[in-house]
Amino acid sequence: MEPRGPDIGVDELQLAARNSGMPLEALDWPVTPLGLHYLLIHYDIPRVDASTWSLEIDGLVDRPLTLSLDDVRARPSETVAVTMECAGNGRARLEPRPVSQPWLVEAVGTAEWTGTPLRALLEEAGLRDDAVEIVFTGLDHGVEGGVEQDYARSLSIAAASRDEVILAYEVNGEPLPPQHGFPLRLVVPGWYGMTNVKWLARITAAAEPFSGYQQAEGYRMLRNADDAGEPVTRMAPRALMAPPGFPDFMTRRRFVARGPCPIRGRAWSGHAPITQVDVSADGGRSWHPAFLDDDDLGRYAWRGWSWTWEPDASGDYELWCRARDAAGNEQPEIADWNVKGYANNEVQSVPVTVR
Ligand SMILES: Nc1nc2c(c(=O)[nH]1)N[C@H]1C(S)=C(S)[C@@H](COP(=O)(O)O)O[C@H]1N2
Ligand SMILES: [Mo]
Repeated sequence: MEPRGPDIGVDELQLAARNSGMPLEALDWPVTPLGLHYLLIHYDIPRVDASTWSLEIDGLVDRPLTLSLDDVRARPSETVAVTMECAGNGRARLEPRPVSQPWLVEAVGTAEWTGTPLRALLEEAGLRDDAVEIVFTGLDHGVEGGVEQDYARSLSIAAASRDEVILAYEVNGEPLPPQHGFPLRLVVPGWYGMTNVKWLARITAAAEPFSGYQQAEGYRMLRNADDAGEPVTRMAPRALMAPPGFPDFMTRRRFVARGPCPIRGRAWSGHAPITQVDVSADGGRSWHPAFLDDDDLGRYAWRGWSWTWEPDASGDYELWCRARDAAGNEQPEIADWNVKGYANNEVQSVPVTVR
């Protein structure tokens, strides 16, 4: 992909019009209402008939399985609140801009996914000792980077066997809607969005690391075109604020009245729990610790935070926020550039006028 300057091309606009972000005011809800959660769909949304759909579990297993949706739903179920973020979130803020879905900061949402633990299914199928990875294949089909493909991603046996990994058939208490992967999707809490394969049709135990496009070409952090790069895996820490006051239609600049101004937001990291959020009202010269809410949605969902801003005078400000996790990861003020524009978790900046 050729990086671009400031003008957005029709190719990017066409992606932006299909793949919706979460309006930032939806940060008010601990669990994002369905329809406000972001969406990213590489190809077309398949129309799936649940009565003829089945899940195949095959490859290096002793007992290959074919399961109907009723079979999957009859298995033990769990519900987990998961903050999911697209690995391309922040891409449009990199300069020059990698040409793909031009996200600013809104490619995120938190949902309660209900499904059956993957590990028990793999145990039932009997993973053979020579299996090194599990490949998850969706029903959607397209061309990307010149390669015709079914959307597919893999996980190591260890990553696929973690307790929190489920095959989900419900979101926020309802059957998955078409755009979120009906009838079944993989949910891997803590990892960037691309891991969570939608419209799941096949789970294959393989003897070799998967070399499909979305694993070997896409979703790698490349410093330049010759770099083999590192795979994109877990979400880097990020805090976002629900922009205070009210917006200007075109610029989205916010307007607030003088006096104490409550600021609320949410923060997450796929590596470790959030331990600190700081806010700045002077473009990063001084930082103030925010108050962290109880993390009652659990380990894999974002954590609410709040801070009261008391601007000294009318005028223009930039509000920034920054998260840190228990593993010591912290958001940069400016992220390193990479070829495909992944994992740009630089601090959010919200222009505000006090009047
Ligand atoms: N089969 C399939 N699964 C997919 C995708 C896709 O295009 N096809 N997009 C991935 C990407 S890049 C992201 S960010 C998440 C988005 O999930 P959502 O649309 O439910 O928010 O789904 C992932 N799973
Ligand atoms: Mo994504």
